[in-house]
Amino acid sequence: MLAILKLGGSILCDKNVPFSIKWDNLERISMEIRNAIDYYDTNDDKLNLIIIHGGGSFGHPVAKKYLNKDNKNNNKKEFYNMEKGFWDIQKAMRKFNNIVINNLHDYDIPAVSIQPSSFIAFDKGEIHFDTYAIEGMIKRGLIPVIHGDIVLDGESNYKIFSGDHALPYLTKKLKPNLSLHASDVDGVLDSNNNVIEKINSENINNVLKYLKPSDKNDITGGMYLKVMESYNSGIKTIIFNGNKKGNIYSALIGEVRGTEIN
Ligand code: IP8
Repeated sequence: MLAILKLGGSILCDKNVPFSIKWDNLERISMEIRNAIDYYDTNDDKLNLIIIHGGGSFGHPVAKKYLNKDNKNNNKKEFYNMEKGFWDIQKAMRKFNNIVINNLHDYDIPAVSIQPSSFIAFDKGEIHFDTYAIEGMIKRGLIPVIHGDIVLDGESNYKIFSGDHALPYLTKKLKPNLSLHASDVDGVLDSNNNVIEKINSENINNVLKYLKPSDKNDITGGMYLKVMESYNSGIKTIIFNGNKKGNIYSALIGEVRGTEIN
């Protein structure tokens, strides 16, 4: 059984307070992951897992400092002062990733760090991401923990590699049994704040019309990017509320309620 679980930055951090951790959530999530691993073990199965986490209040505020504000002109680089910015963003994410991984270790979860800025790049809109080592780790019972990060783009640019790029990319490539998106809402909401249970070719265009591309503290795409990328992967992904007690566990055993995209 292979599951890929993305933990949105907003369930692990207070997005309004730079470098903040929601410790209660992090502890609970680690415990629920532990319980899910034990559930499969006692049912003579094995939970192979990849965890992805977003930038939260670590990556986003730091990346924002190096973002060109008047980025309307495509000839202009998206980021500036990146001799410093690259390591500064990488360092913020390393710090965050360390905290997440240390907490998983406290629950005896064999988490290992995967740092995208060291080996992933974009070129002409395409992601270059070799998963050979990650697949080998999974075979050995390790749990790779990948995160949003700054990466190289083309000849001389930079780009944010979001957890919302990582989840559909890995889902498409590794074809997990479960592709899970833990966010801070119950799913994708319609204009009356009701959860849309299914998004597919019949309603995708309608749904995208009223999704906002981003919120003010989030330099990547918010719910819009999540839905777009998951839909384009062509493989079923579930967006659910990771803030609710028990939901991470339920999601990992295939029983969570939320929005199903395929
Ligand atoms: O929160 C963003 O990752 P995301 C990563 O998954 C950085 O979009 C460095 C801002």
